[in-house]
Amino acid sequence: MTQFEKVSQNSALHPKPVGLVLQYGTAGFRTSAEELDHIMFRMGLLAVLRSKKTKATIGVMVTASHNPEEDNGVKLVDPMGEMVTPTWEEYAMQLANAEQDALLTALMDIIKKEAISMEQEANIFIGKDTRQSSEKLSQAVLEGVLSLGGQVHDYGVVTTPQLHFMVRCQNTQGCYGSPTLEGYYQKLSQGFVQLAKHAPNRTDDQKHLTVDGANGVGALRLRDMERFLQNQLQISLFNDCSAGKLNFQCGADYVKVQQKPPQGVEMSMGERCCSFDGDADRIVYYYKDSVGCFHLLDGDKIATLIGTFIKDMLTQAGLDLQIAVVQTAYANGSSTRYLEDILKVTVCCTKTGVKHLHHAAQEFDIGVYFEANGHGTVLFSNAALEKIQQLAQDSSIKDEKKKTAAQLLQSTVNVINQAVGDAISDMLLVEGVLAIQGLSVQQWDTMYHDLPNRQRKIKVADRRVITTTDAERRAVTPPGLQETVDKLVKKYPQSRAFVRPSGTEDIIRIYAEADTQENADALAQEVCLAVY
Ligand code: 16G
Ligand code: ZN
Repeated sequence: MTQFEKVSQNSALHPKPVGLVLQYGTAGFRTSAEELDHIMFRMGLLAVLRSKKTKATIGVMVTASHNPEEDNGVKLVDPMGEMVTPTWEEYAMQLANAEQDALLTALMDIIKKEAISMEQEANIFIGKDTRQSSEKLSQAVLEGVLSLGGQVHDYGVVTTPQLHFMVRCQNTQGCYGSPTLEGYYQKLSQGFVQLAKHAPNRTDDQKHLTVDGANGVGALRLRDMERFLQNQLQISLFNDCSAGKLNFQCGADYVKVQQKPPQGVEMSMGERCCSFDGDADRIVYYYKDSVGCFHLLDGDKIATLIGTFIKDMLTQAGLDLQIAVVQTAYANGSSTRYLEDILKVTVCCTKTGVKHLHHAAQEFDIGVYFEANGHGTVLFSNAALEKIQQLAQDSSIKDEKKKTAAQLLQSTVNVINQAVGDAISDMLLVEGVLAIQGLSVQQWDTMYHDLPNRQRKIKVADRRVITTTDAERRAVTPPGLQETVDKLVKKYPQSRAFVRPSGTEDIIRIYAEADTQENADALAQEVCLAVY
C-alpha cells in the first residue's frame, strides 16, 4: 500500500461530518470536543508536512485552554516553539475543511505548493491537557502522524508551554535545555533558586503562595516541580484536579473577567494568590485587603513589575539594551501611562493573540509582552543574551552591584520560557522579583491604579460584520459604529472603549474603561446597545 493509500484508508476512520467548516482561530481550532476527531487526524498529517518542510520537530498540542471542559482544540507549534506561521494556518483550514473525498487532493496541493520532499523524515511532539476528550483526540493526532510516516514522541499530559519548551529544546540541540519534563523543571527552578538567593532572609509568610490550578494540567505539573524549588517557595495548591471541574468558577480567565476570587480557594487577608488557566499558559495574581476587598494584579501589572525589574538591572549592570513592553487594546490605560511616562520604556500595541505580541516583541533587544488576561513572557535577542552572559561570567568585574545585576539578569533569562507565555515560569519570575525587591503584593499593586473597566460580549449572527484597525482599537465597519463609540466615550472622564470580533468564539467583545466603575459599566452598556 502506498503512503497516500494508507492516509486515505485511515482517514476514513476519522470521517469529517459533511458540510462542517471550522476556522483556525487565534489559538488554533477550538470547538465542542465532539466535532474535532477528523481535525485531529488531519492536524497530525499537517504536522508531518510542516516537519518535512522545516526539517525540524513540530509540536501538536491538544487543549482548549480556559474554555469549558466539554470543548477541546488543537494547535501546531513551530520549530522555535512559536505559533505556526500564518500561511500554514491557511493550509490547516484547507485540510480540515476538505470533504472526505477531497482530502488527498488538499494534501497533495500543500505538498506541491511548498515543494515538500516526502523523502525527508518527520518528527512530531504531542501533548494534551487533562480534558476527558483529550486522550482520544490526541490518539487521533498520533494516527494522522503515523499514517504519513512521521515519528512521534507523545509527552502525554503536559502544560501548553511545556510542549512549546520541548520543541524549542529539541530544535536547538540542547542549547535551550533538555527536551524532557525533568529538563524543564531543572532549568526554570535553577533560575528561580538563583534569584531567591539574593533575598536571603525571607520569612515563611513571604515565601508562601496560594495557587489556584483551575483543576487543570498546571496543578499536576506544579506538584511535580515543587521538589525542585528547594523550599524557596511554599505553595498551597487549590483546585488541584482532585475533585473539581476544569475551569469551572476558577482559573485565570474566570478571575480576570469576573474580577472576583475563584471558588475552592482559601484566601486569608493580604495573602498573595495566583490563578493559572486550564493549560497553564496564563496567570493572574490577586489578594484581599484588610477590609476584605478583592484586588486583581493582571497581565499588565505583571508586565510592569517585570519591565521595571529588568530595566533596573540593565541600568545597574551598565548594559545598553533597548527594552520594550508590548500590549494589546485590553491593556489598562493606567498601565500604558505608567510604562510610558514613569518607566520611560517603548510601548507597542498589537492585535489580540499571542502570535501578534510575540512577533512585535522580537523587534527589540528585550521585549516584554503580556496580554491583560495574563498571557505573556519576555524575549531576549541573541545579541542581548550574549551580552548578559558575557557580563555575568566576567570575573574581572570588581563593582559588586554591577556583578550582581548581571547575574540576576542571567538567572532571569533562565527562569523565563521564551517560547511562549507560561504560568509556571511567570509565577517563578514574579516570586523572584518580589523577593529580591522586598515587595509585598500590596506594594506591587500600588505601582499604579487600574482604571475601572468592564468587558461584555454579545452574540451576533455574523461577527465578521465588524472589522477593525489600529490594533483593534477602532472599528472600520459597519459604517457609523466608530463615530457612535467616539461620541459615547466623550461623555465619561478618562474613558476609552472598543469593539472587536472575537477570534475564538462567534461573538463580539466590548471593552470600556472610565474614571469610576459605574461609568465604565454605563459606557460598556451604551456601546453594547450601539452594536445591536
Ligand atoms: C486566545 C489567545 C489569547 C487571546 C484570546 C482572545 C493564544 C495562544 N491565545 O486564547 O492570546 O487573548 O484568544 O480571544 O493566542 P478572543 O479573540 O475570543 O477575545
Ligand atoms: Zn491557556
